[in-house]
Amino acid sequence: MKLYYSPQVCSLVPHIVLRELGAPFELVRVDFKSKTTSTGVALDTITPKSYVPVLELDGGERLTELSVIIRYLADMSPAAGLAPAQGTFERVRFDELVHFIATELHKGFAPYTMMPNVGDEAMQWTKDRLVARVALIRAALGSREFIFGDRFTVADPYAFWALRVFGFLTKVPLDGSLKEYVSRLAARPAVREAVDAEKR
Ligand SMILES: N[C@@H](CCC(=O)N[C@@H](CS)C(=O)NCC(=O)O)C(=O)O
Repeated sequence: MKLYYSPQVCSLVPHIVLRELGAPFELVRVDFKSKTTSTGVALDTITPKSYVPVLELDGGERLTELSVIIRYLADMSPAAGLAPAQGTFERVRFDELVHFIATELHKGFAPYTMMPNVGDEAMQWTKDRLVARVALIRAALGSREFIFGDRFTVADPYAFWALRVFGFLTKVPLDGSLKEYVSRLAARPAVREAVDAEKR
Protein backbone atom coordinates (compact mmCIF):
# COMPACT_ATOMS: atom_id res chain seq x y z
CA MET A 1 0.00 0.00 0.00
CA LYS A 2 0.98 3.63 -0.46
CA LEU A 3 -0.05 6.42 1.87
CA TYR A 4 -0.04 9.93 0.45
CA TYR A 5 0.53 12.25 3.39
CA SER A 6 1.65 15.71 4.42
CA PRO A 7 3.71 16.00 7.60
CA GLN A 8 1.76 16.17 10.88
CA VAL A 9 -1.65 16.89 9.29
CA CYS A 10 -4.57 14.46 9.53
CA SER A 11 -2.86 11.87 7.33
CA LEU A 12 -0.85 11.10 10.46
CA VAL A 13 -3.90 9.12 11.65
CA PRO A 14 -3.88 6.35 8.97
CA HIS A 15 -0.10 6.45 9.13
CA ILE A 16 -0.27 5.50 12.83
CA VAL A 17 -2.85 2.80 12.08
CA LEU A 18 -0.63 1.24 9.39
CA ARG A 19 2.22 1.08 11.90
CA GLU A 20 -0.02 -0.27 14.67
CA LEU A 21 -1.01 -3.07 12.28
CA GLY A 22 2.56 -3.73 11.19
CA ALA A 23 1.29 -3.53 7.60
CA PRO A 24 3.80 -3.06 4.77
CA PHE A 25 3.38 0.38 3.23
CA GLU A 26 5.23 3.14 1.44
CA LEU A 27 4.92 6.82 2.32
CA VAL A 28 4.51 9.39 -0.44
CA ARG A 29 5.07 12.90 0.83
CA VAL A 30 2.86 15.67 -0.54
CA ASP A 31 3.79 19.31 -0.18
CA PHE A 32 0.79 20.89 1.53
CA LYS A 33 1.06 24.23 -0.28
CA SER A 34 1.97 23.22 -3.84
CA LYS A 35 -0.07 19.98 -3.70
CA THR A 36 2.63 17.99 -5.44
CA THR A 37 4.38 14.86 -4.30
CA SER A 38 8.10 14.85 -3.55
CA THR A 39 8.57 13.27 -6.99
CA GLY A 40 6.73 16.15 -8.68
CA VAL A 41 3.35 14.49 -9.30
CA ALA A 42 0.32 16.78 -8.92
CA LEU A 43 -1.98 15.58 -6.13
CA ASP A 44 -5.08 16.22 -8.25
CA THR A 45 -3.88 13.51 -10.65
CA ILE A 46 -3.87 11.10 -7.71
CA THR A 47 -7.26 12.24 -6.39
CA PRO A 48 -9.57 14.91 -7.81
CA LYS A 49 -10.25 15.86 -4.18
CA SER A 50 -6.68 17.17 -4.03
CA TYR A 51 -6.27 16.51 -0.33
CA VAL A 52 -4.61 13.95 1.90
CA PRO A 53 -4.83 11.26 3.12
CA VAL A 54 -5.03 8.96 0.12
CA LEU A 55 -4.41 5.26 0.60
CA GLU A 56 -3.45 3.38 -2.56
CA LEU A 57 -4.17 -0.30 -2.21
CA ASP A 58 -2.00 -3.03 -3.69
CA GLY A 59 -4.41 -3.45 -6.60
CA GLY A 60 -4.09 0.27 -7.45
CA GLU A 61 -7.47 1.30 -6.04
CA ARG A 62 -7.28 4.61 -4.15
CA LEU A 63 -9.24 5.32 -1.01
CA THR A 64 -9.88 8.76 0.43
CA GLU A 65 -11.66 10.02 3.58
CA LEU A 66 -9.67 9.40 6.68
CA SER A 67 -12.48 7.97 8.74
CA VAL A 68 -13.23 5.42 6.01
CA ILE A 69 -9.57 4.55 5.45
CA ILE A 70 -8.91 3.75 9.11
CA ARG A 71 -12.01 1.58 9.43
CA TYR A 72 -11.14 -0.19 6.17
CA LEU A 73 -7.68 -0.97 7.57
CA ALA A 74 -9.20 -2.23 10.82
CA ASP A 75 -11.73 -4.39 8.97
CA MET A 76 -9.04 -5.90 6.75
CA SER A 77 -7.18 -7.17 9.84
CA PRO A 78 -9.95 -8.26 12.21
CA ALA A 79 -7.57 -10.28 14.37
CA ALA A 80 -5.89 -7.03 15.45
CA GLY A 81 -9.18 -5.94 17.04
CA LEU A 82 -8.83 -2.27 16.05
CA ALA A 83 -12.59 -1.83 15.52
CA PRO A 84 -15.71 -3.70 16.66
CA ALA A 85 -17.03 -6.20 14.11
CA GLN A 86 -19.26 -4.81 11.36
CA GLY A 87 -22.94 -5.58 11.79
CA THR A 88 -22.89 -5.29 15.58
CA PHE A 89 -24.50 -2.50 17.57
CA GLU A 90 -21.12 -1.87 19.18
CA ARG A 91 -19.87 -1.05 15.69
CA VAL A 92 -22.69 1.44 15.22
CA ARG A 93 -21.64 3.20 18.43
CA PHE A 94 -18.05 3.10 17.22
CA ASP A 95 -18.98 4.61 13.84
CA GLU A 96 -20.92 7.29 15.73
CA LEU A 97 -17.76 8.23 17.62
CA VAL A 98 -15.49 8.23 14.54
CA HIS A 99 -18.03 10.33 12.62
CA PHE A 100 -18.23 12.77 15.53
CA ILE A 101 -14.46 13.25 15.56
CA ALA A 102 -14.45 13.73 11.78
CA THR A 103 -17.31 16.18 11.49
CA GLU A 104 -17.46 18.00 14.83
CA LEU A 105 -13.73 18.27 15.60
CA HIS A 106 -11.62 17.72 12.48
CA LYS A 107 -13.82 19.74 10.13
CA GLY A 108 -14.46 22.27 12.89
CA PHE A 109 -10.82 23.37 12.65
CA ALA A 110 -11.33 24.96 9.22
CA PRO A 111 -11.77 28.57 10.45
CA TYR A 112 -8.33 28.29 12.06
CA THR A 113 -6.60 26.39 9.30
CA MET A 114 -8.23 27.14 5.96
CA MET A 115 -10.70 30.03 5.91
CA PRO A 116 -9.37 33.48 5.09
CA ASN A 117 -10.39 36.62 6.99
CA VAL A 118 -12.45 35.06 9.75
CA GLY A 119 -13.71 37.82 12.06
CA ASP A 120 -13.35 37.81 15.86
CA GLU A 121 -16.98 36.93 16.52
CA ALA A 122 -16.95 33.95 14.15
CA MET A 123 -13.63 32.80 15.60
CA GLN A 124 -14.98 32.98 19.15
CA TRP A 125 -18.05 30.98 18.05
CA THR A 126 -15.77 28.38 16.46
CA LYS A 127 -13.63 28.15 19.57
CA ASP A 128 -16.63 27.82 21.92
CA ARG A 129 -18.06 25.03 19.78
CA LEU A 130 -14.77 23.17 19.71
CA VAL A 131 -14.42 23.52 23.48
CA ALA A 132 -17.91 22.04 23.90
CA ARG A 133 -17.06 19.17 21.52
CA VAL A 134 -13.86 18.41 23.40
CA ALA A 135 -15.87 18.33 26.64
CA LEU A 136 -17.92 15.55 25.04
CA ILE A 137 -14.74 13.66 24.18
CA ARG A 138 -13.62 14.03 27.78
CA ALA A 139 -16.97 12.60 28.94
CA ALA A 140 -16.71 9.72 26.45
CA LEU A 141 -13.23 8.90 27.71
CA GLY A 142 -14.19 9.03 31.39
CA SER A 143 -11.48 7.35 33.40
CA ARG A 144 -10.73 4.74 30.73
CA GLU A 145 -7.44 4.25 28.99
CA PHE A 146 -8.86 4.40 25.46
CA ILE A 147 -11.61 6.38 23.79
CA PHE A 148 -13.82 3.37 22.89
CA GLY A 149 -14.09 0.46 25.23
CA ASP A 150 -11.08 -0.82 27.08
CA ARG A 151 -8.74 -1.48 24.18
CA PHE A 152 -6.94 0.54 21.55
CA THR A 153 -8.97 1.09 18.38
CA VAL A 154 -8.49 3.18 15.24
CA ALA A 155 -10.59 5.89 16.93
CA ASP A 156 -7.67 6.53 19.32
CA PRO A 157 -5.15 7.96 16.86
CA TYR A 158 -7.94 10.10 15.40
CA ALA A 159 -8.94 11.44 18.83
CA PHE A 160 -5.25 11.87 19.72
CA TRP A 161 -4.50 13.89 16.59
CA ALA A 162 -7.67 15.98 16.90
CA LEU A 163 -7.04 16.79 20.57
CA ARG A 164 -3.47 17.83 19.89
CA VAL A 165 -4.54 20.06 17.00
CA PHE A 166 -7.34 21.50 19.14
CA GLY A 167 -4.84 22.49 21.85
CA PHE A 168 -2.43 23.94 19.30
CA LEU A 169 -5.03 25.98 17.41
CA THR A 170 -7.22 27.26 20.24
CA LYS A 171 -4.42 27.58 22.83
CA VAL A 172 -6.84 25.98 25.30
CA PRO A 173 -4.55 23.69 27.29
CA LEU A 174 -5.55 20.04 27.56
CA ASP A 175 -5.70 19.10 31.22
CA GLY A 176 -6.54 16.16 33.48
CA SER A 177 -7.74 13.00 31.75
CA LEU A 178 -7.32 14.44 28.25
CA LYS A 179 -3.74 15.48 28.90
CA GLU A 180 -2.96 12.03 30.28
CA TYR A 181 -4.71 10.36 27.34
CA VAL A 182 -2.74 12.33 24.76
CA SER A 183 0.55 11.64 26.60
CA ARG A 184 -0.29 7.94 26.83
CA LEU A 185 -0.95 7.72 23.11
CA ALA A 186 2.10 9.82 22.23
CA ALA A 187 4.21 7.23 24.04
CA ARG A 188 2.99 4.30 21.93
CA PRO A 189 5.78 3.01 19.67
CA ALA A 190 3.66 3.24 16.50
CA VAL A 191 2.71 6.84 17.28
CA ARG A 192 6.29 7.87 18.01
CA GLU A 193 7.53 6.15 14.85
CA ALA A 194 4.89 7.80 12.67
CA VAL A 195 5.49 11.27 14.12
CA ASP A 196 9.26 10.85 13.74
CA ALA A 197 9.03 9.45 10.20
CA GLU A 198 7.04 12.51 9.14
CA LYS A 199 9.77 14.81 10.46
CA ARG A 200 12.35 13.29 8.13
N1 LIG B 1 -12.77 14.92 4.16
C1 LIG B 1 -11.37 14.62 4.19
C2 LIG B 1 -10.62 15.87 4.62
C3 LIG B 1 -9.14 15.64 4.71
C4 LIG B 1 -8.42 16.93 5.06
O1 LIG B 1 -8.98 17.83 5.67
N2 LIG B 1 -7.15 16.97 4.64
C5 LIG B 1 -6.36 18.15 4.86
C6 LIG B 1 -5.17 17.86 5.75
S1 LIG B 1 -5.69 17.56 7.42
C7 LIG B 1 -5.87 18.62 3.52
O2 LIG B 1 -5.20 17.91 2.80
N3 LIG B 1 -6.26 19.86 3.19
C8 LIG B 1 -5.87 20.48 1.99
C9 LIG B 1 -7.06 21.05 1.28
O3 LIG B 1 -8.21 20.77 1.67
O4 LIG B 1 -6.85 21.77 0.32
C10 LIG B 1 -11.07 13.45 5.15
O5 LIG B 1 -11.79 13.32 6.15
O6 LIG B 1 -10.14 12.69 4.87
